[in-house]
Amino acid sequence: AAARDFAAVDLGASSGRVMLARVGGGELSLREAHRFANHPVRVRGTLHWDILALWHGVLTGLRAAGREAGGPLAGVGVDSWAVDYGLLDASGALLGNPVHYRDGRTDGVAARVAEVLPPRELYAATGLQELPFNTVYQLVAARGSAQLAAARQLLLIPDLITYWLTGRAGTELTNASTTQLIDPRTRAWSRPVAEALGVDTGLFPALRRPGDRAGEVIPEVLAETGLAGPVPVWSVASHDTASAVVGVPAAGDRFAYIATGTWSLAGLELDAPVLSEESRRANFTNELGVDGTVRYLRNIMGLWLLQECLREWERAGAGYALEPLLREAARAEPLRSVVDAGDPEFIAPGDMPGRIARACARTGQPEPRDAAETVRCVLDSLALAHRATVREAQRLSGRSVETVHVVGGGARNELLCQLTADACGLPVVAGPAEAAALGNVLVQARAAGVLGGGLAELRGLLRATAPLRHHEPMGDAGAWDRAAARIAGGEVGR
Ligand code: LFR
Repeated sequence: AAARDFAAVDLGASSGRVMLARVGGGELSLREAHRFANHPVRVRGTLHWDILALWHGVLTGLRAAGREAGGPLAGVGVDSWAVDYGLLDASGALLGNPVHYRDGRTDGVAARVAEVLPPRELYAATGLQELPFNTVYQLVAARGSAQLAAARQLLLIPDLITYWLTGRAGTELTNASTTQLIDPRTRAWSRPVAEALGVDTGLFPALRRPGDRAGEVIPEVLAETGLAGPVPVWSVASHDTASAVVGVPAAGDRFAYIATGTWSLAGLELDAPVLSEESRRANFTNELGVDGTVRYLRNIMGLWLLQECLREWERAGAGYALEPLLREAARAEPLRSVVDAGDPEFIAPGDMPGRIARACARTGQPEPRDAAETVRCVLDSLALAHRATVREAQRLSGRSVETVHVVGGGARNELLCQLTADACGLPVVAGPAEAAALGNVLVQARAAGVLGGGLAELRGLLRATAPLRHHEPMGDAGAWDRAAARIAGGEVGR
C-alpha cells in the first residue's frame, strides 16, 4: 500500500518522545518530532510522575509531527513504561498524580502478600516475576486510601494518555500483563488472584488488543495540536518493552533480545508461558506480547545504574560528559569488580556510586577508584547479567539461540554491546535504538491496512530498512565465568 504517516508516542522513564514515521510501499523511516525530559517529582514524601508535563510534551510533539508530515496522520499510538497507573473519579477526572514505581510505598508489600497468597501460587497463576512495584503490590499498598476509595476507574499510563487523546477508556493487554493480575494462559484477568488479594478488577476498563482501534483524536486535542481530523488512535503494544520486541529485527526464532534503556529486559519470545517452579525461582517473567506471543524475560537494572551515577556526580559538582567517560571506561581494567545487576537493592534512586562500591566491598572485590572504573564496573556487570539471563532463559524454556539482538537506547553504547557479545559468547546485532517507537508504528501500520502479515513480515521490513551494527564475541570466555563466581547469585539473578 502507498506510504502513510504515523505518530508514535513513546514515554520512557528519563524522556518522552513523539516520533513521526513514514510506512508503506517498502518504506519505513522514522524521525524525532519532539523529545522532552521526564522529571519525576517528590512531594510530601511520595515520588510522582509529572503527568501533565508529559501530556504537554505529547501535545507539543503531535503538533510538530502534524506539521512535518506530508499529509494527514493515518494514526497515533501510545506506549510507555509499565505497571503504573492513574485513578479517575466518577466524572473521569484524574485523582492525583500517578505514583512512580520507584517510590518506597511498596517496600515490604510483596512479603505481606506472600502470607496471603504463596509466591508459588501467584506465579503459577500469573507467570510474573516478583518485582516490588508490580501493579498488584501498588494496589495493596494503596488499599484503604481516600484516593482509591474515590476511584471509579484505573488507567495504566499509556491508557491514560490514550483516554485524554480519544475520550475512550480501555486497558491494553500487553501492559495489563505487567499488573500481575492477568493469567498468561487465558490472556484474561485472573479472578482467583484478584479475589485473594482484594483487588477490584472492575476498576480496569475492558481489555483491548494491539491493533484494535482505540478511538479518534477528539476535537479539543485537534484544536490544541493543529492536526487535521479525523486522526485514528490505535491500540499498540502499549508496554514499551512489548513494542521494543516487535521492533527486534530478527529472522527466525533462534534469537534472544535485550531491550536496553533505563532497564535491560533480556529474554526470549515464546509461544506459551513457562510457569515452572524453577522458572519462578530464577525470577523470569511471562509478559504478553503481540500476536499471541509471550515475552519470557528478566528485568536487569540496565542503564539506570549509569544514569544514577551521572546524576550523583553532577549533584556533587563533578559532572562528567558521557562520551569521554565511556572511552576511558573502555580502557579500564576489565572485570576488576562486578555487582549483581539484577539486585533489587539498586531500584531506588540516590547515591549509586556509593551503593556500587559497597556491593563490591561486600563481595570481597576492590572498590572502583574513580568514575571511569565505576562505569566499567556497571557495564561489565550488565554484560554479565545479560549473559546469565540469556543462558538461563534458554535452559528454562528449551529454546536455543544463535544471535542476541540489542535494541533500545543501549544499542548506541558500543562498549556495552561488545561486552555483551563477549560475555554471552554469541554474535550481537545492535539496533535499532528506537525499537519501541518502530514496534509502535509497525502495529499501527498493520492495523491501518498499510502493512500485512505477521511478526516475521514486520521484522523483515525492519531488517531491510534499519541500520544495524554487528559485534562478534572476543576475548577470554573463562574470565566471565570467574567474574560470575565472585557475586553470590550472579548466575541466576534474583
Ligand atoms: C521498561 C519497563 C519495563 C518495566 C519497567 C517498569 O521501560 O517498561 O519493562 O518492568 O519499565 O515499568
